[in-house]
Amino acid sequence: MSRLLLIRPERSVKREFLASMMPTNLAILAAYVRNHGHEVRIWDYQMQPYEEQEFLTRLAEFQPDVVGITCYTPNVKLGHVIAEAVKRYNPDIVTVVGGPHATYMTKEILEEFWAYDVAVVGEGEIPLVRICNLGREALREGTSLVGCGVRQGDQVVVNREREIVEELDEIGVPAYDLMDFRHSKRSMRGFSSEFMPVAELLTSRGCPFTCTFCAAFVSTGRRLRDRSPESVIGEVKYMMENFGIKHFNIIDDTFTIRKDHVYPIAEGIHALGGTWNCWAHINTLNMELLTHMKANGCTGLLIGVESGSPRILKKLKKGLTVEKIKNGFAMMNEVGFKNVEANFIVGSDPDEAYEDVMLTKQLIREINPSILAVNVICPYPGTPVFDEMRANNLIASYDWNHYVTYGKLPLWRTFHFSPEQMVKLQTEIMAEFYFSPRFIFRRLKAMSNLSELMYWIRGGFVFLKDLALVKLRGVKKWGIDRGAPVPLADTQRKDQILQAGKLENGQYDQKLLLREMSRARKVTEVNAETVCH
Ligand code: B12
Ligand code: SF4
Repeated sequence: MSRLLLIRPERSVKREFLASMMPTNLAILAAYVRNHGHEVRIWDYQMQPYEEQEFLTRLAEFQPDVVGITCYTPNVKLGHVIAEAVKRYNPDIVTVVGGPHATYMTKEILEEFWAYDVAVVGEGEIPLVRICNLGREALREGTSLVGCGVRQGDQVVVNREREIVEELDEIGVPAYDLMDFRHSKRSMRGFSSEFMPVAELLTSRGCPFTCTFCAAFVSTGRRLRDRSPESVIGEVKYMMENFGIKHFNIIDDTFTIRKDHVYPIAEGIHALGGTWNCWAHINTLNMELLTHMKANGCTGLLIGVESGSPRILKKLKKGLTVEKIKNGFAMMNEVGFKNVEANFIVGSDPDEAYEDVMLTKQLIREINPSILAVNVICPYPGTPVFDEMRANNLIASYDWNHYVTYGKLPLWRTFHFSPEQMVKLQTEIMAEFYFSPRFIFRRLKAMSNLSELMYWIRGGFVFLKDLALVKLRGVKKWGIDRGAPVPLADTQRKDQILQAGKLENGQYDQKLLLREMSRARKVTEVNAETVCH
């Protein structure tokens, strides 16, 4: 038996109104590994701050054999800070990194970050059990780890063969009992655990859609795999009885694809007295489904709209048209959900021009969502957008801390927009929406208690602060560092920068690089300049 410690590192951006959810993936991994006879703990540094001294004290008490760290692209560096502390404490402990970044950049992550011993490709249940079965022996030279990248001497060796749990019901209820709910101040837009005890619920894996900017397929693939409704409802009951959960945030990539999956789950949650919300693709919705959802406790949907421009929608390969979007929102508004969140992306396609963004603004006014999220494009490794931006020399740095869609200045540009322009457009679109009397009136009308009101007021103040900084002091002084230009472990980008003369004696000329990044390129930029500077 091994002792496994699972960790979620801090986020690189913290904002009151950003969703903050449970580390469902770690709870799932923990349940599976524990069922295979190992002792597991979960430490979540998104719900409590990471302090090295405190961490080392806890580490000395638990004495793990394996430490597994879950990372998205923007927190691989923060995860590595923890892995370094583990290695300094005891180099024999096996450090394992998993998640979409480790899956796609398996070789690079091990080359870039010395303190990660193993990087897992894709779903981690089976590889992690294998590593725990070996314990500290997993580090022995020549040990073969299927579905993992490992170091052998000076080399990184990657085995990309994936072994997955086909029958998701086998995993059982995620090990939420290992998490400290006292620290949980979870929220999603429109909800906070303070006024509604909320938990995440994952009922399937995989997304068959092929949106060019999305990295969802990287870890869990495009093939849909469902849990049975019985297994899902068993979990719902367990969460309600043991943790007093009342609302479930269904985090499947798109829950509404098959109604024979949705109906029994919706009815089951409703019968137990719970409510829920989910993420959905417009093309999977119809009036019958929406009416059933509403009648069975669904309070809201989160929809990825991305753009209001027909030209850009086509390029995104999401299967959406402006017509379908308008119809979808008309249906949802008619059924009358409390929260219908529309998500958009500024720069979703590198060729998006100012006119396209204006069409997005117009569409937002027309569809009238109850919550709006506008992101800035972030080129996540593994996506077609990443490949296109890299090939066109639009990415200036691989300082992963900055690979977020809100709250930091991008280290990349698109053909038409500089980083500053994207952030400015993002902020302006959100400001127009959130400070409109229509939004304020609608929100106040839907308010169910004082805590909910406080949640919105607090979020509003944080956003107002961001807005003021952008408006008054300019994006460059947005209280954020720009991040240092960092080459990708592969040499392609490094060579391009070298050729462009931006690297001298191994040092980057940061000013030159950033000036290059911010340079306007195309004619449509003239319009954007008027708005953005
Ligand atoms: C729910 C969700 C969220 C939730 C948080 C979920 C959570 N528990 O923390 C919210 C809404 C808060 C969120 C926020 C963000 N998210 Co998000 N999110 C998702 C979503 C839809 C589902 C994640 C999930 O639970 N999947 C199901 C589980 C089973 O799969 P998994 O997480 O990949 O885990 C498996 C494997 O990766 C692996 N694994 C994972 N960790 C580890 C660790 C070890 C040790 C091992 C061995 C294996 C392993 O094994 C797991 C089980 O099989 C995914 C899309 C997707 N389908 O993955 C995007 C996704 C993961 N998010 C993404 C991003 C970028 C973000 C943000 C950074 C966006 C931003 N604001 O800038 C933020 C910040 C997140 C943060 N916490 O710091 C990207 C990640 C891309 C990337 N390369 O990093 C995704 C893929 C979507 C996308 N845009 O393409 N997210
Ligand atoms: S954006 Fe949504 S629908 Fe498109 S591929 Fe990603 S998860 Fe699937």
